Amino acid sequence: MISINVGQSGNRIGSRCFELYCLEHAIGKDGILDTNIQGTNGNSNDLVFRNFFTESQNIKNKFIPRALFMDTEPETINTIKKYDDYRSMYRESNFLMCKEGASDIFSRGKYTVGRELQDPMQEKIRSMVEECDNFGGFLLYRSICGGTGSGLGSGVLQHLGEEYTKKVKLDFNLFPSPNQSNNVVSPYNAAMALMDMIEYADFNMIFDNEALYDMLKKSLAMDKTSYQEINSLMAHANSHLTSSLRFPENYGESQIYLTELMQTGIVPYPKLHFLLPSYAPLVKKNAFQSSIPVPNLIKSIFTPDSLMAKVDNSKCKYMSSYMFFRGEIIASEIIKPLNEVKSKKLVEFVDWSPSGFRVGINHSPSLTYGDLSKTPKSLLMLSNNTSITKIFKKIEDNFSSLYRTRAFAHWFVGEGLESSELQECFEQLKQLADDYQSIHTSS
Ligand SMILES: Nc1nc2c(ncn2[C@@H]2O[C@H](COP(=O)(O)OP(=O)(O)O)[C@@H](O)[C@H]2O)c(=O)[nH]1
Ligand SMILES: [Mg+2]
Repeated sequence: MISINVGQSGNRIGSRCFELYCLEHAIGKDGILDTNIQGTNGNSNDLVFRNFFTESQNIKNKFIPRALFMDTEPETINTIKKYDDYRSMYRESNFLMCKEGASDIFSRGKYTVGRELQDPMQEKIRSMVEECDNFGGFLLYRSICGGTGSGLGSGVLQHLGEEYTKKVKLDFNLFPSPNQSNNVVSPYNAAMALMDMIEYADFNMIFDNEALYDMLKKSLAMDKTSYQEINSLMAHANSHLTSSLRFPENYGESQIYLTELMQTGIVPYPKLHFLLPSYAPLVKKNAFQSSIPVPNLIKSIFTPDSLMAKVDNSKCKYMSSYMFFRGEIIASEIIKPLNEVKSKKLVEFVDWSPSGFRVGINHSPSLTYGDLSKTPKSLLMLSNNTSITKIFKKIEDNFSSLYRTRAFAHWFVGEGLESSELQECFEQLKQLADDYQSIHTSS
């Protein structure tokens, strides 16, 4: 798997994900594997984590992330290169940047400024893919509020969609927060980015800072939260998602492999591939905790406090739901509480997908990372449900209030976008919201 981090948030989140991988696989800050550490496949022969790391040709037991870092301005990447604890683990040629910045404008990120990075990006991805033995796909990390994650990220996604059609493309996205201030043109950026997501991504995982901030504030009783803590929480979710591809098979029971998701029906209609993540439990580092029983864990994942995007999912319909458990859990413990969830109508599935839960269990528990403590059992749930309609409607409304007077449209059109594209984008966004809505009303 190749990770591609784009823009300020993308690069910061992506680097946190690799830090956590390192902790989980006993890889040091310099990328050297500690072969004395038992467990978490530190000394396993097959070293499954090589799905995410390539082995150095020159230094014994040194592993290099299969990760590309891209930005239209140098600041974030230079900070990672200079100050990140794990900076010496990365390969210098995996950092691609230019100087001008995208100034929060999608079309600068995709066209005028981002164009400079297109050839080096394509060449770099080609060589990274060649370096893989059995290449599975891509994970893209970015925010779609600013100009780089949305615009340059769209350029990357389009390339992956056109060039690597059969490979998985999973897009991790920070969406605009519904009730907190975003940059003024974020509705345009998000809507334009959505067009390429519909076309080229296999799955999108939707997060927003407001929901993540509230989760941390409430569960950990924190007054203030920084991006660093929010990014660590996202890294925990990402770690659950990818664990089946990093731990040997005997670490799991009925694993869910990302690369198989495409065939297993999480997405009944190709365009409706937007997934809402929920995560539990959140326990503060060093706080006392008793092990949470599996039924309670399952109950808590369906509460609004576990949702990583701010949306009301109380009256929605589910098309599918994927549960990534970690820790000492056996499959038989899960069946009864999940049946109860359905019989008590805690969730409602569409008529044509009455038993849409799929369960994966990985026996390696989550570790202490950021402000979050390790927990003996934890769970990430990815749901494809109709509550997402509200997220698209909100972007549509905000887009509409700008576009009615063509506010700021010239910023976008002046940077390589055809003026008809904004209108087309608006129509498609409405269509996407309508498509999800009709799933709700017709089943
Ligand atoms: N979670 C998180 N959000 C961030 C981080 N840095 C910036 N943001 C938010 O992400 C949005 C887009 O900003 P940024 O990533 O800087 O844009 P880009 O560089 O143009 O892609 C803004 O709303 C910021 O508040 C970060 O490290 N983590
Ligand atoms: Mg930026």
